[in-house]
Amino acid sequence: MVDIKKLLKEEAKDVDSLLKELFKNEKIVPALQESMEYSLLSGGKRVRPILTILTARLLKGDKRAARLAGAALELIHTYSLIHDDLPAMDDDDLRRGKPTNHLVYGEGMAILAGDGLLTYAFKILAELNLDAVRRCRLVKLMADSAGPNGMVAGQALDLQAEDEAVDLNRLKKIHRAKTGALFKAAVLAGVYCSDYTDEELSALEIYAEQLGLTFQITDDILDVTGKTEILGKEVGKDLERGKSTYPGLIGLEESKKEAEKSVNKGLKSLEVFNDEADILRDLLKFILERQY
Ligand code: GRG
Repeated sequence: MVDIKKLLKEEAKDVDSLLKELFKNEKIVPALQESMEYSLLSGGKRVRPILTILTARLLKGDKRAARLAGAALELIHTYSLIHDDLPAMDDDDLRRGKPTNHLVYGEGMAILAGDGLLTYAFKILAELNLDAVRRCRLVKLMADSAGPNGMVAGQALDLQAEDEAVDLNRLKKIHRAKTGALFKAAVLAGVYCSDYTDEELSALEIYAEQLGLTFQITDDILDVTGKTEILGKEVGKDLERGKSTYPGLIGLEESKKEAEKSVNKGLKSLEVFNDEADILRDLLKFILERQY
């Protein structure tokens, strides 16, 4: 039985060391680099890159490519957090336990830091030591998942839904795009750094969808029950902003049951794998039980 918390800590440390090296040989305007690294290196669970690495490990794929593709995803994720915290979006003061990027560097530089991280992610993917077809597949995957067919669409739907009555189906659609798309990309990036069968691909797609859903439901729950000092961001913001959430729509108990249902569906999808997939199983259970 793996100690999933210990494993996540070790893997996160490895991701951090890669992220610290990324811009070493670049000549980025110092103030811009400082702003980019302020958010990128300020902690974070690194769940998305870890998912890419663990998926590639399961399929015995290219480890170095998976580490770098995971890093690219973390850059995209960090950009989304910086922009999401801006006054024009959620207007948040605290992220990863520190003042948000725009409070430290100003709105203009925070927007540019996000832009810089997003575009640099695609450079990393273009330079991967994989054949051209795999690299293009990864670039398209990230563009689809992060852009107007994925995360940005989710954010747009979320903006439109503010202060509107939203039913569970509409909420699921928002979550699938806003949060789920990047989780799916994390798993698929690991698949694309490996050789795989159609059966493995479909199983991992379902796993990733259920993991994304579990993650977002627990995120909604933690906004009600979590602690700011553990989460590193303010709690109670969803309610304050009139955002639709799982607990808001179906209550805390039902939300927990929905999250458990997703975990069970995700675990079922992994039945095509032997015990080598136990780490992915444990990760899904960890996400259900997480406090941060
Ligand atoms: C272009 C202005 C502009 C904004 C776009 C696309 C976007 C901003 C925001 C994406 C939406 C978003 C932030 C979704 C929330 C996803 C989520 C649950 C984030 C928290 O992820 P964790 O818990 O964070 O993995 P850490 O800090 O651990 O990495």
